[in-house]
Amino acid sequence: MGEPEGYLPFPKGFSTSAIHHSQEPEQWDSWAVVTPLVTSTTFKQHGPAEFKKYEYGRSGNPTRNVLENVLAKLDNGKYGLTFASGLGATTTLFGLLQSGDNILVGDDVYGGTNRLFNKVGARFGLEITLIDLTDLQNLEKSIKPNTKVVWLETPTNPTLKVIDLKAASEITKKHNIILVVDNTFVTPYLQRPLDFGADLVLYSLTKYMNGHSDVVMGAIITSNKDLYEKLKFLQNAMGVVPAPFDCYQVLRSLKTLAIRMERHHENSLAIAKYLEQHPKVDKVLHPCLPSHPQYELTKRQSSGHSGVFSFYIKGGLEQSRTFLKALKVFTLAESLGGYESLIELPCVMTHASVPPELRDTLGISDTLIRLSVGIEDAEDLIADMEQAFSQIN
Ligand code: P1T
Repeated sequence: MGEPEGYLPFPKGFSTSAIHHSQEPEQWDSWAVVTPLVTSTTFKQHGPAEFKKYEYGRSGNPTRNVLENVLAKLDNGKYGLTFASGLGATTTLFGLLQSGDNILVGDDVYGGTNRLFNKVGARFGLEITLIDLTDLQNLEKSIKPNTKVVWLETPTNPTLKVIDLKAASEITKKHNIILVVDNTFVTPYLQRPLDFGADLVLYSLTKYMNGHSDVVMGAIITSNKDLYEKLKFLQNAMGVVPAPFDCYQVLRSLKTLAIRMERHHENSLAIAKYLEQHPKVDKVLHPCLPSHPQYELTKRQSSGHSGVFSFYIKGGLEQSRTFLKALKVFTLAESLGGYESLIELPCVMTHASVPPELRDTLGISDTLIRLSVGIEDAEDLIADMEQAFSQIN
């Protein structure tokens, strides 16, 4: 394993921070080396409304607090907040806005995020506009006096479009708009949006950050004190907090994030290259392939890519189904970012809730297959694909 050439270097001290930051044993009476899992929902007060640090489990918890500090540090941010899920983090952002406010959202986002904006946010009077942000003239043109937030994923789910973070943040700053970047696909090990001027970085921790497919959780990181205080208030007021045990699990997982991401990068690139030359494949969408339209941009703003990418299989729905059902090492399932390889058909699975016309525009067709390449041995994954391709006529 090594640093991919031509990309941003891996962040210095990342694993040391993941393992030690905010985790000094001396802070606990027991001098425990591993951050204790505190499950108590309430904390003793020495006088009415007089307490040491914690009061009630929704407003604060020691295990969660350590995790939030580590998350902030890993993203070069000052403040971290965790939520019951990735979508819970975005839902909390609604609390920053008022009915009639406009949010510009990247057109290619996780299907559940699209549904949240259009079926829930819109019902609360938020005006949602979806735009293709690969051309930032679209952003300039779409900004209106009531635009308060730009919300984007990069790379996007599931077509892996890459958005220029520095250029986007220059525009949002000029117009005093909050820029939110969902960094779920790559994690702070490979991309740090705050460094490019984003105001809030958002995660589904359910994916790579936890990495073991056994926790659902979300996070927001920022260096903006005002936004942090508002979101901290909303985290408690809206009640969208994670369980202490889940915080304990994510804290544990972060310790191996760097080595996992290096392996995800290597494995996914090996498989992308294999697929790109395969006669039964039409096209591969992977940001680290020179054929990707934003390959140069990817190298400028990231240190590589994770295990998630997509490709178009030749044929139609029948070929997609045959291929997906024939795989034995890849598991047919939604989600991504775990140590195990997953594969899925976005048009009927993760992006089924995206309106059909938008799916057509974005290219989320019957033949678009999304993979989450795990950290198994690449040759076994390739052999699995080869036998599955051989089942297609
Ligand atoms: O599932 P949850 O923790 O609520 O996170 C939602 C979410 C947010 N952002 C991105 C980029 C995501 O991919 C997701 C969830 N995505 C899947 C479940 C999926 O299979 O794409």
